[in-house]
Amino acid sequence: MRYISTLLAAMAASTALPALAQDKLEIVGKPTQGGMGFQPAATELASDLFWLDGLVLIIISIITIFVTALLIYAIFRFNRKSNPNPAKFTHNSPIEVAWTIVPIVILVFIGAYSLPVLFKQQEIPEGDINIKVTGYQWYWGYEYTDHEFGFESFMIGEGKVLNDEVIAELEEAGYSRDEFKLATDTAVVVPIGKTVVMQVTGADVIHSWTIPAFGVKQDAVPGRLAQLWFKAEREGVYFGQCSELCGKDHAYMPITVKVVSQEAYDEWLQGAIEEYASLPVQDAYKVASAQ
Ligand SMILES: [Cu+2]
Repeated sequence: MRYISTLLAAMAASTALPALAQDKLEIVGKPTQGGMGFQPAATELASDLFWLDGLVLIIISIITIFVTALLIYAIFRFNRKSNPNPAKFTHNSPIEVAWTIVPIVILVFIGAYSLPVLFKQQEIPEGDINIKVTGYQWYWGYEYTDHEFGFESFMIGEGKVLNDEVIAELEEAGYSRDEFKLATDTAVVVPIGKTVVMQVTGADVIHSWTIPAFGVKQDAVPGRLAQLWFKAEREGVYFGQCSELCGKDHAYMPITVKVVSQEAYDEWLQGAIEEYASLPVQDAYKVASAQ
């Protein structure tokens, strides 16, 4: 049995996964040098979140301008020179009622818009595709639980230095040197327009799985199984990075998700099942990481 699994592993290692699903995909979800805004929203969740961020930004800007203006007015109008005889009263009920009620109204208003977004994120729908993701020091492991196969995902460029060898590896995988520290050897592949539910956990310490363009982020806590979901609306390559400080190589465990057409996904899935499903999960992991 051991011989067979070794043989299978060797066979699987000798043939790369079909690259078809991954070719010619536009890189969409990626940080930009000097960028100030969000990455383009690729899910409804992300659009909602970015819209909410805009709304709250307007509200806090108005409040900040109002408070600053009030402060400046008070400094000039009520300093000792302009107002030598200050008023002696200590209470003003109408003003006290106003500064209690107005913040409540503002908070209720923000809550009315933010809670539905929060609920939408946290109410996990039935998934068309279920993937379990496990954070390790310092890489990610993925299991497609509907099809019982799994693989690991490592950053391209183990030595963490961008040299010619790493550039060649990146190019071979369809990336450029700009994607160094973002691109991984294997990627999560999902079809466009399908609900993907991810179970998130950690194997050693707390990690955090995120794809900013999807508007999802979930801590991967050892011993707990948390969930997140997304439905990607645009084909492309999306990057994320571990978002919970998890040790010395925390900065070197990026996340790559490829959103592809249903046909490309089916083709990839078929290849992945052939490559990985016949192997015990641990062997499958080794094969995936050896690519
Ligand atoms: Cu980390």
